[in-house]
Amino acid sequence: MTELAAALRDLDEDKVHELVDAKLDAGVSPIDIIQKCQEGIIAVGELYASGQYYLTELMFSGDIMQSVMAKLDPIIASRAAEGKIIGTVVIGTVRGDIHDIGKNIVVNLLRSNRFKVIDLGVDVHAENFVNMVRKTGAKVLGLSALLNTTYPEMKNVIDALKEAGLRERVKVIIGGAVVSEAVREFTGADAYATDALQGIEFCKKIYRACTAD
Ligand code: B12
Repeated sequence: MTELAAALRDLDEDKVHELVDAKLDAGVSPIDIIQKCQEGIIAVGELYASGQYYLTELMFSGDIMQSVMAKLDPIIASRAAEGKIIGTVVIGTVRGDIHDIGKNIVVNLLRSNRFKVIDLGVDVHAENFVNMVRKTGAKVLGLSALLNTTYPEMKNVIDALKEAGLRERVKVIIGGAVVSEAVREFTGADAYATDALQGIEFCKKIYRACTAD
C-alpha cells in the first residue's frame, strides 16, 4: 500500500493533504491521486466490515476523501477538453443508497471530457431516472451503487426503462465498489465499471458508435 493510501486508511487527514500537495507539486495526475485514495478508503471499508472501525470512522474517511476532491476538482475542471459537447449522460445513485463520492468523480470527469451530465443526486427513484432519460434523450444512463442491497434496485431501474419503452434507446452502465460481471448480468445492464475511467471510455464508445451510424 502506498503512503497516501495508508494515511487515508489511518484517517490521518493532515498527512493525506501533505502527500496530495506533494504529489500535485511533482506533477502527478489527479486520477492517479484518486486511485491511491480509493485504495486507502477500501481499506477503511474492510476495517469497518471486520469491526475494527465504526460508523464514525467510515464517515470521517468520507469527509477526508471529499476534502481531497475539493482540491482536485478544480484542477480536473481546469484541464477540461475544449470543443463541442459529445453527448448527454444521466447519472445518479440508486434508491436506498446515499454514497456519492465516486459518482461525483465520474460526473466531474465526464464534464471535463465534454459530456453534458444530468446528475440526479443520491437515493434516486427508478421513475426519476426514466423521466430524465425520456426528457433528455440521453444515450447513456449511469447508475451508481455501493451497497449490495441495491442490486435489485438497479434491476428495477432497468425494468422500468423497458416498461417505458426506452430500453432500446439508452445504454446503461452500473458503477461502484460492489458491481461485477455477475451483477451486470443480474441487473440487465450493458456494462459495469469499478473505476471512473472505464465509465468515461464506455460513454465515449457509445457516442462514437452513434455518430458513425
Ligand atoms: C465513505 C463511505 C461511507 C460514507 C459515504 C459518504 C458519501 N457522501 O458518499 C457514509 C458514512 C455516509 C457511509 C454510509 C454507509 N455505508 Co459506506 N462506505 C464508505 C466507504 C468507506 C468509501 C466509499 C467511497 O467514497 N469510496 C471512494 C470512491 C472514490 O470510490 P467508489 O465509490 O467506489 O467510486 C469509484 C468507482 O466505483 C466508480 N464509480 C462509482 N459510481 C459509479 C457510477 C458509474 C456510472 C460509473 C461508470 C463508475 C462509478 O468510479 C469511482 C472513481 O473511480 C466504503 C468502502 C468501499 N469499499 O467503497 C463503505 C461501504 C460502501 N459502506 C458500507 C456500508 C455497510 C454503509 C452503511 C450501511 C453503514 C451503516 N451501518 O449505516 C451506510 C449506508 C448508507 C446508505 N443508505 O447509503 C459497506 C457496503 C457493504 C456492501 N457490500 O453492501 C462498504 C463497502 C464498507 C464495508 N466494507 O463494509 N459510507
